[in-house]
Amino acid sequence: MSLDEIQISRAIVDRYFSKLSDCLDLDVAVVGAGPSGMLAAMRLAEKGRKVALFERKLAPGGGMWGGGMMFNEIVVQEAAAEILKGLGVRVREAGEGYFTADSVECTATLASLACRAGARFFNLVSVEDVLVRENRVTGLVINWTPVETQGLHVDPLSVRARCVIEATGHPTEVLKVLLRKNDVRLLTETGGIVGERSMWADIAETTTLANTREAFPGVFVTGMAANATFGSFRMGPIFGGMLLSGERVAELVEARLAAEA
Ligand code: 48H
Ligand code: FE2
Repeated sequence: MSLDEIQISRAIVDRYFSKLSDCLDLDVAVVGAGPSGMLAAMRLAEKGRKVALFERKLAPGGGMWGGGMMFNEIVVQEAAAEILKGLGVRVREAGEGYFTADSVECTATLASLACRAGARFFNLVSVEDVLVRENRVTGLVINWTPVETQGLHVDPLSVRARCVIEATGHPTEVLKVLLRKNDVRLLTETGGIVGERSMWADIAETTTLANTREAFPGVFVTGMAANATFGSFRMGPIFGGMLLSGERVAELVEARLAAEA
C-alpha cells in the first residue's frame, strides 16, 4: 500500500471533528488536566459519564511532572499510595507513613488511564469564559491556546455541560472569570475566591478534601483550586490531597448527576 498524505490528513480531521462535535454536549467538563482533574475524569468516565478535559498546555499533567523543584519524585501519604497502587503505579515506602513515586510514571499513568476509561482530552484548548443561566454554570467557552497566547482576535466556541469541574490549580481560572463577568457570589465565606495561603502541608492536605465541593451551582472545585477557593494553605510536592480530592469530586459529581437524572 502506498501512503497518501491527503488520506492521513482526512483521517485526522474527520476523527477530531467528530470527537469535538460529540463533546459539545457533556455530562462533565473538566477544566485542567492536572492530577486531580485527570483522576476525576477517569473515575467519572468509568461510571459511563460523557467526560471531556480541556487543557491549555500541549501535555496534560499540570504540576505533577516536575515533582518538587524539578526533582521528579512525588510524595504521598498512605491513603493516596493505595490509590496509586490501584492504578498500577510503583510506590516505595519512605518511612513513617510517607511514600514516593516517580512523577513521570504517575502523571503518564493518570493520563493514559483517563483516556482508556473514555475521558476525551482536548489539549491546547483554553477555557476563557463560562455559560451562566439563572445563577448556574451550564457550560464553558473555549478557544485555542495559540489564539490566547498570540492575543489574536478570534471568537471562541461553547460547550454545554451538566457539571463543570474547576481543576485549574493555583489560579482558579474558571471561578475567576465567573466572578469577573457576572454579579454573583460563590458558596464561600466571602462570596469570592478567598485565596491561597502560604505553605503548611499538614493542614493543607486535610483541608483539600474538605474544600472539594460545589463552589457555585454547577461548578465543583478540586485539587489546589479547592484550597485557593476556600482560603487554605498550599502543601508543596505532596500529592495525596490532589488524588483524594480527584476521587472525592468524582463522587460528588456522580451523586449530583444521578440525583438530577
Ligand atoms: C485550560 C487550564 C486553564 C484554563 C489552567 O496545577 P495542576 O497540576 O492542578 P491540580 O490542582 O490537579 O494539582 C496541583 C499540583 O500540581 C500543585 O501545583 C500542587 C500540589 N502545589 C502545591 C504547592 O504548594 O505549590 O493542573 C492544572 C492544569 C494545568 O495543566 C493548566 O495548564 C490547566 O490546568 N489550566 N486549562 N483552560 N483556563 N487554567
Ligand atoms: Fe503547586
